[in-house]
Amino acid sequence: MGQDYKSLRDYGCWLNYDPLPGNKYLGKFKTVSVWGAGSLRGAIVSELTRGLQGLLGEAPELLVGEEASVVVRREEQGNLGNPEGFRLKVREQQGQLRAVISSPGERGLLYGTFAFLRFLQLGEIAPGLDLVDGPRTGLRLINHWDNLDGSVERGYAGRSIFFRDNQLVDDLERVRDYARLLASVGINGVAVNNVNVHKEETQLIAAKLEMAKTLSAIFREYGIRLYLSINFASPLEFGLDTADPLEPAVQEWWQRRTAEVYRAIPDLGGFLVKADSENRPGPFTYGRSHAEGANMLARAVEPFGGVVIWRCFVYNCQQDWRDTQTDRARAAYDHFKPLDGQFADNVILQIKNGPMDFQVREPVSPLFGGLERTNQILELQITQEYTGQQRHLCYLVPQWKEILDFDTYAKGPGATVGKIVSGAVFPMRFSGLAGVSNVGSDPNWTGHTLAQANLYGYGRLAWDPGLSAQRITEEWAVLTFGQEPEVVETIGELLLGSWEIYENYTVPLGIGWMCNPGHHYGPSPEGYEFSRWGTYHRADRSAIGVDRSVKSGTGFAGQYHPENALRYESPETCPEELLLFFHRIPYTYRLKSGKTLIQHIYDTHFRGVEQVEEMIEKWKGLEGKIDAATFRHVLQRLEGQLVDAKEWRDVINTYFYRLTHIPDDQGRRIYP
Ligand code: GCW
Repeated sequence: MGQDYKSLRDYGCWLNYDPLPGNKYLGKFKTVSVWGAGSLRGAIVSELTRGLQGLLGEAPELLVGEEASVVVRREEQGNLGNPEGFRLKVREQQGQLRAVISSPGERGLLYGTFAFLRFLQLGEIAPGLDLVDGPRTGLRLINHWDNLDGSVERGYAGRSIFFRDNQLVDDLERVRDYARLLASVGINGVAVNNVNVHKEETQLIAAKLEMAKTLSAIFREYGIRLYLSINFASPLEFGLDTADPLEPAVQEWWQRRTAEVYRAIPDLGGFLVKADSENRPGPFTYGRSHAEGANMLARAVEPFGGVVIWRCFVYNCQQDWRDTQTDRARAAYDHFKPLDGQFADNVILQIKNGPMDFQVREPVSPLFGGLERTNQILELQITQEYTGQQRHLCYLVPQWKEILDFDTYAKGPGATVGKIVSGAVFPMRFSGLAGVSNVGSDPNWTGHTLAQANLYGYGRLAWDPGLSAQRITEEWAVLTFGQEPEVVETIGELLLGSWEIYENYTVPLGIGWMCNPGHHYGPSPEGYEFSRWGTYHRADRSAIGVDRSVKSGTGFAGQYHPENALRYESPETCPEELLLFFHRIPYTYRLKSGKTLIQHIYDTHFRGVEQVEEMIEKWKGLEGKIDAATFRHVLQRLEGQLVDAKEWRDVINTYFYRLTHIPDDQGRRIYP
């Protein structure tokens, strides 16, 4: 593919900087000066130049003095302790607007610069503005599941933007464009290779270290640190006969290797590890605990200021479906809660939002609120593995908001997940979020152009989990499509409704997993019913769901603090959207709406498809009001979504009708 696609609008994402219409800022901000930005100076100057040129039609002049109309400067004092935070002050002076962006740190200056350009587009730059903002979280990470051959595990937007045929791609300029996109929303770390680390990828810390070094240098220009996923059993690939973390030869091996890596990349963030998870090796092989495994690596990176990010996605993936005692939902908590307090202070546990695996709806992992003495970050999946694979519109910010706003009651009311991962509930050296990337080599980065909003929204929430979904959505729509109120409103409605719509026509009430095994696209109600993955709904002709209560079920509900445990314990108090996650319920059970469970399933599935039809109508209303190529592309995706939504509706409804023989009370078409 040539590089012409770079001139496509969708390639620019939310950083297109289109001319501002009827512009109140016209003739303003014609000069800039940048002080003390160190290694980020290049990025800041080029962003201001691009941004102001695009928005106001004139490239600003770069001054050396303090007289400029946009001043970016390092400033130690003030109430800003955070070197990633910034202050943005706007004054009017002799009819001229003057903006000062200050921060005690270089990154803060870069983030302040992006914020200034964002506020210009939102029309919020005005005399008297005096804003102090900073990230609530320390680690704002993106995880790539990219393999060195260029494939992307669970990637729905083309190939890797980093790797091809076990080498780096030719077009490293694109990596720079990517770093810029990420920095614009405050991302400060990227793990570039898949957590499933195979033989070839292991070379990133050895023979192919140079590749990692090259990538790190590009990300560094935008204040982003590189992280590498490693294989816990790497020593075996380099001639040792064990990877036992307590074996001195293994410890020495890691120390030497790590020192080599840090010699090449002195500011490497650290290692990301998937151990004893889905057939990946780990400390269990040697009868060691995860604390012993993680701490061994932590000692190796410690002298260099690095961290070990250790994933909690540990469960038995060889379960027998006949075994009703084992409950996958319990696994992460059962494994890690007993280790709370045993991890080194540069180990960070990375916890998926739910106890299963990124389903359209799950309760929050009880490890949040459960772990009190361990660094922890929340793992979200930006890539839409179970949520339509970027062929369906499914905007995940509302889901993430629910997760972040979930009250764990870990210290009485108010201990939300958002506060925990901001380090505001338990004292932690490291906290934050990690999001699994939805980006690939497609010209628009994310396959579905509207899926760019998920990347944007993830970054914004990682910066401040308290931001509202409404605000984030509006920002993204304005930055991407301009200020036209009708456009912004329509796109906002489409995005904000889409998760619930997707849920309506797919899997009801927290049941999860009714998708095709392997690739996870499209309906297959029993696709995961008799497999080894611990993913059962156990539907029969009279009831469906897994009893996870303490009283009569697997006891999973008891992993929460009492306020939540009690709520989940009984069907009457369990939030209905999670009813089938926690309980086994007869189809004739009456929901709060007065409908039976089976009628609810039929209704939501018919409704979901209608809602997709409504989305298409709404989208059609934007014709002529947005870029024509974008319009057509999204329309095509929505039309494909409609076809697939009907498939979901009919398969799911038919499945339940055949089991229950209970007809739809509206007499709509269900296939017998
Ligand atoms: O959701 C599952 C995916 C796997 C993935 C795994 C994980 C990287 O289906 O593809 O592997 O989770 O998170 O480790």
